Amino acid sequence: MKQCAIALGSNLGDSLQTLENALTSLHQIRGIKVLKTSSWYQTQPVGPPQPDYLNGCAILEVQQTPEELLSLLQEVELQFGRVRNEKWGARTLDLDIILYEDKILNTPSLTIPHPHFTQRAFVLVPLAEIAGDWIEPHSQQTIAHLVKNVDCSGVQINDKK
Ligand code: A4P
Ligand code: MG
Repeated sequence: MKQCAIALGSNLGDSLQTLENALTSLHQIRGIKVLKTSSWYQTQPVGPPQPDYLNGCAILEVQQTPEELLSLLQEVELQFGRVRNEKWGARTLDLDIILYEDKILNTPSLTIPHPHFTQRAFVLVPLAEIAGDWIEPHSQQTIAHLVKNVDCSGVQINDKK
């Protein structure tokens, strides 16, 4: 079994329900165990103007290779209605592989660690909550250390139920 960290995001539809249901769906897949989940955070959009996101992270234990995991995550995205590419990139569900063990991978379909995540508070804040000791393989820094270097002012713990 391998450990990996995924990021979940949504800024279209009932985001909280979508994210919770996506975790349940992942847990039901053979070979995937959801070990830890972060809180959900309301986050200001990075990039072009679009609605605020709800973001979070989870630690999974998986039997799948990174490529197999990516295609399963894409199936779950589709299951939750990620059918249209809305203007400005708003999406019902985005599932990204952030870390997979201490692997570095660069193929046309898959970059691990996920590009730019070390500059993104909307990933680092939830990830630090559940995996502060995980070492990012390029920088050899822990997530707890990396989160201190980014502006976290646009990332607020979600108070909606
Ligand atoms: N891909 C390559 N590496 C990976 C990986 N590690 N995990 C490829 C997942 N996918 C990976 O993804 C496009 C392609 O990336 C996939 O086909 C896969 O082969 P996508 O999900 O279809 O498109 P995307 O998510 O729009 O692209 P991308 O580049 O992942 O977008 P970003 O850069 O992640 O930005 N602001 C806030 N506050 N919160 C957010 O969650 N998200 C984005 C999306 C922008 N701003 C945001 C947020
Ligand atoms: Mg994505």
